[in-house]
Amino acid sequence: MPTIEGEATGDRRLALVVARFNEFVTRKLKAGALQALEEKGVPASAIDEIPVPGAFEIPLAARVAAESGRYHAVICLGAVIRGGTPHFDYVAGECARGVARVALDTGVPVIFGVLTTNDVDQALDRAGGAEGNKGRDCALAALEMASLLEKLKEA
Ligand code: INI
Repeated sequence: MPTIEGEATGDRRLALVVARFNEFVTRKLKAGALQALEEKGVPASAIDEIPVPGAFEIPLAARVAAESGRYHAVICLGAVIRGGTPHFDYVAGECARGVARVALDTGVPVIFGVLTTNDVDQALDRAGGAEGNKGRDCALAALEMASLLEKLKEA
């Protein structure tokens, strides 16, 4: 049975949409993503950073980036940390739904690197702590998906 599988190779142009809200977490996600991309040979000149105020704003910026045709993939990084209000559910839910929709509507891989956690410790654990770095995972996912889509279109 033929297998069509993407490879995380470095010859790509990428957009990195990064929320400023909870910047003490998102800066670590960004560092993890950039380190993984450097390891895979993506030059810094091939990465555009696109800061946005918060996770709620990520889908719109990701859509415009994806529609520009300039990027093989868009990586979305944010941190939504549960507080005492229902705001968490609105922000996290709309962000996740929006990111998924942008990917499906545009056909460009849009990678969901938005932590949704109950507290700050859980977020830090996933931003370079005990549970790894979600930014790194997302950078590798972006490269793999860019390659996979290329192969699927060629096949
Ligand atoms: N934005 C986040 O990225 N993370 C959060 O935890 C968060 N909380 O908890 O409120 C958050 N809110 C801001 C939101 O993303 C928008 O920037 C704001 O509502 C303006 O549209």
